[in-house]
Amino acid sequence: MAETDKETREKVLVTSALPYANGPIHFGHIAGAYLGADIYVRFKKMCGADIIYMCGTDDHGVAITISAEAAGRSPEEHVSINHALIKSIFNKMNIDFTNFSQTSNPTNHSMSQHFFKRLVENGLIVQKETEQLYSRELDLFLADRYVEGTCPHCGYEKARGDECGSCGAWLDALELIDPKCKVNGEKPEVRKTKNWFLKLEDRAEWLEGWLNEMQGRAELPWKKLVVSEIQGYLKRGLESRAITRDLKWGVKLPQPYTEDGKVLYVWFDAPIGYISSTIEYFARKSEEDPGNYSPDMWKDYWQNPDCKLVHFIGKDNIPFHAMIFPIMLQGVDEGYILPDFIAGNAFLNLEGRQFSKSEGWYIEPLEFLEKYPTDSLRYYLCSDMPESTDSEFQWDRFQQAHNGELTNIYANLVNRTLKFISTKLDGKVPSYKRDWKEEQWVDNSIHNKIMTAPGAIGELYLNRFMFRRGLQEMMILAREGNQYFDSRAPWKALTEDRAECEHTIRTCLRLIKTMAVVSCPFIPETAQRVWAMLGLEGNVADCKWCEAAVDTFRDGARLPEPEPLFKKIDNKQIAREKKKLGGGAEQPKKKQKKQSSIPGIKKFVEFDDFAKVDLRAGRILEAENIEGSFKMLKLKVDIGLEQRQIIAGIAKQFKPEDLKGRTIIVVANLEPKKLMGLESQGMLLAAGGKKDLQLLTVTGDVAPGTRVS
Ligand code: B3M
Ligand code: ZN
Repeated sequence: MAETDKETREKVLVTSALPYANGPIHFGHIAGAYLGADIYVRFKKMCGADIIYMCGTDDHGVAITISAEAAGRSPEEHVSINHALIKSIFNKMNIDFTNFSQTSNPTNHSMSQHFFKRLVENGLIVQKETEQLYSRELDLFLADRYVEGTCPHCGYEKARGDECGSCGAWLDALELIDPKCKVNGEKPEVRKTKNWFLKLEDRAEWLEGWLNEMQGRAELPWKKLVVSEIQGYLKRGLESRAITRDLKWGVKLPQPYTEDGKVLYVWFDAPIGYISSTIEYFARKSEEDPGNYSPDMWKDYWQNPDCKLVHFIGKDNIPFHAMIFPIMLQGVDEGYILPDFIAGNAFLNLEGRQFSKSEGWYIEPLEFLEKYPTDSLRYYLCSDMPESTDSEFQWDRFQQAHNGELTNIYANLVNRTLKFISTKLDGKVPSYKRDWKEEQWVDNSIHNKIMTAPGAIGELYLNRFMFRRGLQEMMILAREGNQYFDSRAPWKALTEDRAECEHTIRTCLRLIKTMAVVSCPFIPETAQRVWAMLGLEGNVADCKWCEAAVDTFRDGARLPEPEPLFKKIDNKQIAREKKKLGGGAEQPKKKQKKQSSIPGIKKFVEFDDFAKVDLRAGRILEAENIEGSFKMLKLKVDIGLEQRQIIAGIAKQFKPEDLKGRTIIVVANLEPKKLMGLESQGMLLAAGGKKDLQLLTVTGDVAPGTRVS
């Protein structure tokens, strides 16, 4: 791209909320904060914008240290495992970040420390002594949400330290009657501690003015969901917020503020992660390609008043993006731009309830994407995106979107047109009627629709963050195409009026090409497959949006053999999926009858206790009989990190030679025990009795040492 060109291109900086690195993300996150952003970025690129899309994992905070401990890992190890897991889900979803970083990276530590220092210098951060609940056992000042007790207003016994779940009162953990630590049930004590506070109240007036301006502007007023929440805060009056915590894991305070060993509150360094991710990206690019990049280029976005910053977030993150982070950006006074738009979304639930992994009310994204096309999920989630109110994932709706819309309408038009060409028109691009001129398109209803669709979808909807409407318009074009095909009956015209027949099919080709281009941001893989089946070269994503409707076919060019785009999903499959929710996996009929012989459920254990058990996939390297024992076998098992000797009571059910090479599940942190005079360094998991004992194993290829959770 020539330099001059670059200067006139619209500059846009897009971010999506940084997911916490303490577990996988689910469809709710994807529909809330990532899919819309990805669609937007793909669309803007096709319009020629100079746009970058920054994200990464949010690695700090108490919640992460607690879940790391429960998983028996250090926080570093925990976040790096989850970072990789989350990244793999995004990859599979084709969510295409320019850079996906981590807030625990050194760049983010130093940037956050810099922000802290500047804000102290500018009088926006001050130190204060306060009282806080402290757990002796955990050696930790407890975050409000880790404390539970009786609400002083309504007497509800399980009120949380920050808010009462029964009467909704905003609480300070110190007000709770009989407070208990939620982690270990301990009664916390009140201790004095010094923390640093961000003085939001000092910027209240500025915030109000800025917000009014953004809400009132004609071209793109902010969403009500976003504005009304901040107006609520302003009405109640802004207060200073503590931005330091007594923790070991996090960004340490910079010199000369290090004496108390505090770290920054996770929400302080997390949004700075957007900036650090950008810095990191340009640092890397300038090493790879110094001719075209320099390390300072991040400033062309973050500190360039002509660049537009857009945040995609879920509604629970609104105060941080529309109030706290802007106050920080403005407060450091280094020329940072403020968000031009905040695409705050409501929540996506699952079949009427919130996603909950622990209750099994959950769909594992990677497992889902093994079975169903990524684009079907993208299509469906976009069609039900919670743009202004909560929406939900429903299996039936997913099936309908895939079968009834993508397959029956979109793919059908592609298929019937290309099949017709292949079987009836010698596989060659047909011609328009000789007397037909493209300039006459205004009089020509279907061509009129083709020409106006890209503008309507792009300008009216995608540029205004109305992704559902954009998708609907794209499908309207597909429907028009099918209706046109039906009404023109080219199969009849084939013998009666060949020129008419060819004209119809050529018009369909033009429509399909346009549809491929405008569907590309939503369903990029499918759009590319259609593009290739149309015999068009390169990537559909490289086609300029404004050229979407241009007919680039050559009369008589040979087209590739078409292939069906999708397979339908049958009802039985959907029924099975629904049954699985809530842990209700289908039971084989036989077993249901014998229910009385199934032993009763043992007493509940706390999740944290369960999580202490370290289960790993292991590969059996060797297996042999033990002299003098009919029951026991000696196994050598590779658990990734090391090899273990396991003595297992499975000799009656398994021959040693049948075991070699099998992947099993091993309890890896069981205290070693002597059995038959040999040390057993772990235990394998099996189900069943003497006759029908089966080893627990995993389907598919899992490397030894992989954690089972
Ligand atoms: N990790 C909260 C969340 O996932 C938080 C977002 C940070 S964005 C800077 O809901
Ligand atoms: Zn209450």
